[in-house]
Amino acid sequence: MHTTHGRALPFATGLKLAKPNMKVIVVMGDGDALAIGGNHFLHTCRRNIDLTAIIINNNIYAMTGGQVSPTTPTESMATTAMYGNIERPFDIVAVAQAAGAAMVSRSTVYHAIELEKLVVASIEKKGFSVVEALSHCHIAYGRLNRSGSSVDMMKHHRQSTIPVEQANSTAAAGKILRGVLVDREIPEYTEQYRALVERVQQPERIIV
Ligand SMILES: Cc1ncc(C[n+]2csc(CCOP(=O)(O)OP(=O)(O)O)c2C)c(N)n1
Ligand SMILES: [Mg+2]
Repeated sequence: MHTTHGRALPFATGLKLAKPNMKVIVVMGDGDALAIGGNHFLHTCRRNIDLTAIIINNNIYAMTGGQVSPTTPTESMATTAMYGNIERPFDIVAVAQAAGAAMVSRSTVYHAIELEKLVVASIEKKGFSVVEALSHCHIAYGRLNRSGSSVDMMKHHRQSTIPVEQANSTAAAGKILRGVLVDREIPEYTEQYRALVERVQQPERIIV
C-alpha cells in the first residue's frame, strides 16, 4: 500500500491491529521516518508493535531535490544548507533503541546479502524491528558533496563500516557498526491489545 509521506507507520499500525496475523513491512526514507514521521517513529518503537520498518537512509531528501534531512551529517552540503549543515544528525539505531524497539539492525546497500539476512531476521522477530539500510544519493547529495560516482559511494559504504562482531577490534575505530545491534524480548502491542479485549469481555466485567 502506498500511503502519505510521513504517515506510513500509523497506517501500518492500523493494518496490523486489524489483521494481526499479517506480516507488515514498512519501507521509508530517512526524511519520511525521522522528519515528517519522526513522532510516529518514536511511538511505534515505544509501543513495540509487530511491524518491520526498513529505513533507506541516503542522508538527504532525495526525491524533492536534495534538501537537508535529520540524518544529513554536520558540515555536509544540501540544497537547503549551501554553506554546510550546522545541525547534528540523528543516529537512527540509537533513537530506535532508546525509544524501545525490540530489534534494531543496520547494514548498507553495498552489503546486499547481509542486508537481506537482517531483513529476514527482522520479519521473523516478534515486536517492532527497525533495519537501517545505509544507502546513497549520488545525484543530489553526492554531487553537492563531491562524493564521486555511485560506485565511489558504494566503496565508501564498504570502507566506513564494520561488522558488530569486530566492534572491539582496533580496526573498528571511527567506523559504523553493521549487524543486529539490539535484540530483546519485550511485550508486543497487538498481543497485549488482544489480551485486554478478552479480559474486558468476560461476563463478570460487563456492568449493566
Ligand atoms: C505530506 C507530504 N509532504 C511533503 C511531501 C514532499 N516530499 C516528497 S518526498 C520528500 C522527502 C523524501 O525524503 P526521504 O524520505 O529521505 O526519501 P528519499 O527521496 O531520500 O528516498 C518530501 C518532503 C509529500 N510528498 N507529502
Ligand atoms: Mg532520503
